Amino acid sequence: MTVHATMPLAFQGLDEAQMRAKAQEFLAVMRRRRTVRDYSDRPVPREIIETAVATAGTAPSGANQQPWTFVCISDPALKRQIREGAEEEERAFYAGRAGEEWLGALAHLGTDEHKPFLETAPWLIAIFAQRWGHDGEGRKVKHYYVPESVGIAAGFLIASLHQAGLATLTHTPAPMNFLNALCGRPDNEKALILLVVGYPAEGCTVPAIGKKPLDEIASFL
Ligand code: IYR
Repeated sequence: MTVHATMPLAFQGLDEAQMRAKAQEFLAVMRRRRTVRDYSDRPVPREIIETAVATAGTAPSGANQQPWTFVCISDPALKRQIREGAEEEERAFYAGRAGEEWLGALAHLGTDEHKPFLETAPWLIAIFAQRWGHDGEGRKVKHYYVPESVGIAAGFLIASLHQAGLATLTHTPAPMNFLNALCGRPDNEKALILLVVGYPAEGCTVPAIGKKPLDEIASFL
């Protein structure tokens, strides 16, 4: 039998009134989050990014394998290369590779192949999924529920940055293989999201869209 060590749970219980208040407060905070595509070049301290990534690292993951790598980029030359790589893919995407149906679904967002924010924003966080890992002897180790795990961690990251007063964009140039070379990541890692982080530009606007109400996204049985 395998031995698994345990330790006491540090659980912070709340009474019902506190619970209700905390849940409502968090909802109000999260309702203010918007995806931002127009950034100021105002710098963001590295420490804030480190804290947010550490928060992402608290996410649950398949077999606790934590199959993620967060590459945090502030170097202007590298940001420029990433912009060039992304815009090359996006030109093909918007010129037809996406197909009419996909372009139709996106039309209300007003996006196109120009991605100046990849240079303007102070930080880019390339989120990589480790499709498999390696043991001490360099043998392949299977990873479980990788997209689910990395998706949850990305959600924690976005929530952390938002409540710290920063804006983000979950950018997904497709395909993203160009990021492996630029970020020096090995073949077992696949970029899932290029998260843009910073302050909104002065006078920034966002699409006039909203979120579905509770009764459209949930059922209670
Ligand atoms: N990756 C492209 C296209 C795009 C796709 C979806 I789905 C979006 O919600 C938004 C954009 C781009 O970033 O422009």
